[in-house]
Amino acid sequence: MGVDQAAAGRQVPELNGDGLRIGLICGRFNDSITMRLLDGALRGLEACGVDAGNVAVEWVPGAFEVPFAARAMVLSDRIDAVVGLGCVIRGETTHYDFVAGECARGLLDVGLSTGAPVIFGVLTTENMEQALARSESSGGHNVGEDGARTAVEMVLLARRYQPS
Ligand code: INI
Repeated sequence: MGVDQAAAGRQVPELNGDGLRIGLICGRFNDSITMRLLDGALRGLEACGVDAGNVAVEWVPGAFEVPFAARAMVLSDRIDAVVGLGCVIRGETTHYDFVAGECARGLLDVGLSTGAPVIFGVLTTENMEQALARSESSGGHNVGEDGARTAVEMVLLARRYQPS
């Protein structure tokens, strides 16, 4: 295989999410931002052709609880992938590191231990300005929208490698 052929997949693929069941988990903490991430995620799923009836949304207190909800949704066997949506803004204390770090670790653990795509759509920023810039409305940068597309892409990838 030549490098051009091997590199073809680096282009963001056309994503067909028809029939996929996606869970969105939103943290209530900083909900002025997580609402914007949710809006972006719904837009992203719609753009991939995911049926609105196949999208489940759950709210949890904060980013720390997102991995627990992700595990519950994935283990239900009624969801193909989940996107965790949260916003952790660095403050004066070390709480930020615990919440952001454990959320990331927890989501990775759930994905690797269950085999279902679990996507990190959690903003970890220095300040509110950065959070706003990463949760823009249609046409702008929105990490929720990125997360939705990533969820669809990873489910399709996983299906290509399902043992026969
Ligand atoms: N949760 C967040 O989602 N973002 C934050 O910035 C945050 N801070 O800063 O504390 C936060 N804390 C709450 C945490 O996620 C849990 O809900 C809480 O600790 C209960 O387990």
